[in-house]
This record gives sequence, structure tokens and C-alpha cells, in this order.
Amino acid sequence: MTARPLGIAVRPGVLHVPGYFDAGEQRALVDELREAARIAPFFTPKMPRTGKPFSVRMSNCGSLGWVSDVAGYRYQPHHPETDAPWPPIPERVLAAWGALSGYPHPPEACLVNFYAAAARMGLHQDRDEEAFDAPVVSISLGDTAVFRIGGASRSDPTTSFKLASGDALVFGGEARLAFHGIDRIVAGSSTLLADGGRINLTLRRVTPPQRAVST
Ligand code: MD3
Ligand code: FE
Repeated sequence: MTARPLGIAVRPGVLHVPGYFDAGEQRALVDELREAARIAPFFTPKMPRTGKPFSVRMSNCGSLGWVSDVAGYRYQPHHPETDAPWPPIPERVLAAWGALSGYPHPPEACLVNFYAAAARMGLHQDRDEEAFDAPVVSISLGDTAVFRIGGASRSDPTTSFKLASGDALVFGGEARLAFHGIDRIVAGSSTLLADGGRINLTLRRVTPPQRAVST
């Protein structure tokens, strides 16, 4: 008997798990995210310094959320417009982190990105966290995206592949500081979101875990 592999090692440190969530789980997750968005509405992040708006809209779940405005990029415990704390990370998302990350502590941040058909995310690195030993886990819902990934230098060669609804991606080790982005959304490729578009969840550990205190 042969064990079915969990996913495809795209390159060292990058695991692609097509169909990690089945159709029923995807629908349940969208319902949970709709509920979370009532507490933490999507906002339009702005580029540091210039204030140019992102085409992607964002919200967060968890104890820390990623925000960006003229003052810079940062993690903070409250919504930038309502000042309310972020809602909790849905249980099935925490379960996915437990199954996929291999990291013995829970994630603190779940960034929720919403891409309308014309939204994109330029090539960038994720380096606003302090816990670089922890992997990043991402979950795609709705329309397919063309994802691009390169190396730790902006000038390194890049490759692209598609991320479909229900797919998970895990980035660890040498891929943690790889440049990456979303080239485009394939409009009409999924019926999960009634009005189309794509949601991406990015789970991260932001702060190094506290060591146990001896008693
Ligand atoms: C590779 N989001 O929010 S998730 C982001 O689909 C972001 O919304 C994209 O890049 C999206 O920062 C891509 C996949 C992802 C997330 C974190 C990474 C890829 C990564 C960290 C290091 C290397
Ligand atoms: Fe990123």
C-alpha cells in the first residue's frame, strides 16, 4: 500500500496541497468568514508613504492583524477603522494550521485578502513578522489565482502556478523570505462566491512563542 502524498513540493520549502478543503468545507468556511466580516469589515489598505490604495481589500482574524497605511506596515490588535478587536480565527482554519504547519504554537494572525476580478498583488516579501522560524500557511477560496514565486532576491528567476478554491500552500524554511505575488485572477472560474472574486487566508505566527515559566 502506498500513502497518498499530502501535496506537491513546488520547490524546497513550498508545499502545494490542491483541494485541502472539500466543497462543503469551503462553503462552511465562507459562511464563517462572512460572519467575521460583520465584526471586522474589509478595508482598503494604503501604501506606506504614498497612500496609494491597494487593489486588494483586507480584513483579519486573530489576536494580531496586518494593516498598512501612510505610516507603514504593521501588526496591531484592533481594526484600523472601527478600533474593535479582530474576531477569532475560525476553528477549521486553526485545524488546518495544526495539520499543515508542523509548528507547535497557534497562529496569531489570519489575514483575509479579497480580490475582485481586476485585483493583483505585486511581487513582495513578507518580513513584518518576528517569528521567521514559523511557516506561513495560505488557503485559497473562490476564483483561481495565478500565483508567482521567486527567490530571496527580487532579481531571482520566478515561476508561476495556479491556486484553485480549496487549495492550501505552506511556506517554510528557505522559502519563507521568497518574493511572491498574485499576477491575476481567473474571473468566472469558481461559483463559491456568489459575486465572484477570490478570498485568500494567510496564517502567520508574528511573535516568537513565550517559553514556559518554571514553577
Ligand atoms: C511566500 N498573499 O498577503 S498567499 C500576502 O494570495 C500575500 O493573497 C497572497 O502574499 C494571496 O502577503 C499570496 C501565499 C503566500 C503567503 C505568504 C508567503 C506566499 C508566501 C510568505 C513567504 C513566501
Ligand atoms: Fe505575501
